[in-house]
Amino acid sequence: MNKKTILSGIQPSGVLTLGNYLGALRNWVKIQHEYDCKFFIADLHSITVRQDPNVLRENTKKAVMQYIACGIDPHINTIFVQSHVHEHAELAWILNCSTYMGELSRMTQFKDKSQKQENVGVGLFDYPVLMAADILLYDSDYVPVGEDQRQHLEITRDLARRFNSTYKQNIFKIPEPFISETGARIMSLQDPTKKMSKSDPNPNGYISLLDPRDVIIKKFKKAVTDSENIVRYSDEQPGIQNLINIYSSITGETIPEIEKEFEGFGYGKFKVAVGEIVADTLERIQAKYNELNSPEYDTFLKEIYAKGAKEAHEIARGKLEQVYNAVGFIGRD
Ligand code: AQP
Repeated sequence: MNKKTILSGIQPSGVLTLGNYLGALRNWVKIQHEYDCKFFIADLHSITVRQDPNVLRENTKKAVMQYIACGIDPHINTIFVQSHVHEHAELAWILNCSTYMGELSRMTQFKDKSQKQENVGVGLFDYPVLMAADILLYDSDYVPVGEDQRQHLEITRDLARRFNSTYKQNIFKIPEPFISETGARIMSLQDPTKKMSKSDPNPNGYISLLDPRDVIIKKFKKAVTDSENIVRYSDEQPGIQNLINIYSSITGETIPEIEKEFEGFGYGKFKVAVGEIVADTLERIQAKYNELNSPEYDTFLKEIYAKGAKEAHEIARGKLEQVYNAVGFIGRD
């Protein structure tokens, strides 16, 4: 039986975070046997915000190792680096030509991220079109999306329909959102009204997957909370709410169970308990990561992403040929 295709990626704009793990990677691990999964490192996307080239190189390699360390099996999934498959950029160009300025101007991610920069690059504005190209190249059936990416999937669907209708051919499959049962949105430890982000200039705001235990505990101890000192899940206490979400997401315990367990404990003890459970989880990932992060695995890792690029390229090339043909480009031979 043909498996449905799922495509997803993470930008190497920093070392991956607890947010990336609980919101994406952990769910990918759960679905990897059931679907034909393509997991990529979104390096083209990451340069929509300025990156130091050496750091980007390092973070891209680290991301491959982190995918595997988190449990993504490179033998059953396609793992590749986005820039290794040039069709992503090429299809983005074609789609650009039928995307309206108005629809991109409405994207909330663009509005948020552009506010943080002095000079806003066209790439940041165009981010959703590149994302549409990523998805449409592989006839993806499903795309795991958090709330923040919903708008981008919607525009992908619009662009696919528009292209199919303009050229009167069913070239692109219309992708659906993939809703996972556990899609926790992890918030910054320093500002619980904002998403935990790896590019946060304040490292206390995020837990990196590679943070050592003592750093993790310290960051949780410093987590911004209110002065209620009662472990209770309420919208008025976003800091504690975030910590409860993290604890629940890892242990599988329900919110009432957690509230009961930590009744009378106060925030200090609860913060350490969350830190410990996170450190325990990341310890296993870090052990695997450290094993991979040694010269003897160098060739193995290169083979993984070379194989991934080859597999992805085979599919992407076929789709781009159909697109070029539809728009009226002539072939070289
Ligand atoms: N805080 C989070 N909580 C839950 N899920 C998260 N994801 C990211 N942060 C959280 C999920 O990870 C996948 C890819 O993320 P990404 O790194 O490519 O882009 P992003 O969402 O913009 O993440 P960052 O860390 O905030 O990146 P920067 O700092 O570069 O902007 C997605 O599935 C996302 O939902």
